[in-house]
Amino acid sequence: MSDQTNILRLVADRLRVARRVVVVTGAGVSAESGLRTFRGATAADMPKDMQALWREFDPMKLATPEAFDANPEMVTRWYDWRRLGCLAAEPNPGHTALAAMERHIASRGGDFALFTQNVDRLHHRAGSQRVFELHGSIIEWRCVQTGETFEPEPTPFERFPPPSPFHPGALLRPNVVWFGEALPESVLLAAFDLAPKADLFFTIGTSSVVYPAAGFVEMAAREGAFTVEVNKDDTAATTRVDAVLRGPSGEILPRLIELAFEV
Ligand code: BJW
Repeated sequence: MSDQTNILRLVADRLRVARRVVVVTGAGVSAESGLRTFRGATAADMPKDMQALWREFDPMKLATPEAFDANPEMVTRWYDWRRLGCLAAEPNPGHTALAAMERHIASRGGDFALFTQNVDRLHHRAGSQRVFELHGSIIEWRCVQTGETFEPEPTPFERFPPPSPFHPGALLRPNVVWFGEALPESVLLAAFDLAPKADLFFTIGTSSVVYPAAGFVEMAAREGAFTVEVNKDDTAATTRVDAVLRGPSGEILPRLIELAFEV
């Protein structure tokens, strides 16, 4: 039996008896749905439109409040392009396996929470119930004046920057969290509450470089959780976890569910 199979069995054994499971996901979980990650190893010969986003685009010119203030038209065009890509994508077997994990844990009275850095809503669409969106949602847009949010039609905006329907003359922005902005308080409080209580903690498809999300694994480990990374490559968390499952989450997670719950 390979080392990886042994580790998978060990993690499955932990999952079978876990009482409190906390999961943090990142862009890698949606990669097999065709959505581009932000960072990470990318083959040099890969077409530009499949490479990690921050290899083609400058995050400081797109994913900061200053960038929006300086050029709202460019920023909203870019986010509208990505919004339509997320709406066109479908959940993959990794998303579905996490929804199944929640159902199994909940059915025996355990506690499950999924914290995602993803803005694509694919966990919800796969059937996950207790999802906390750390970095907001690209599917929702917000009036910069009143703070009201709504889900625009699944078609491109007609004007850029798009005008707010809530306040004359105000603009809309995606309801995501940019660099330098605070995460939603209720979501952050839930993470600070639940991560230290976990007995099993997963970090999945994230490079673990963006804080505060990257710090949750240590909060859990400090209080005694068994920590597991699922990722295609090494990350900033790899040396800090108890077990590493190396490979695509869309393949590893369904196998884990099958082993743990014999489905
Ligand atoms: C696969 C796979 C497959 C591929 N299967 N795996 C402490 C220390 C240092 C810095 C800071 C700190 N605290 C705060 C900061 C500053 C900053 C930060 O962390 N900077 C670092 C980059 C250094 N953090 C912030 O600014 C945060 N705000 C904050 O802390 O506010 C404080 C505050 C308080 C009060 C008032 C005001 C402020 C906000 C961070 C917001 C991040 N926003 C973005 C954009 C969201 C909108 C959008 O979508 O455009 O969020 S940036 C981007 O990175 C996005 C992601 O959610 C986030 C994380 O990326 P993720 O998900 O990890 O993706 P990748 O691409 O990095 O990794 C993909 C992984 O998948 C790779 O490992 C692959 O190998 C793997 N993979 N295919 C499994 N099939």
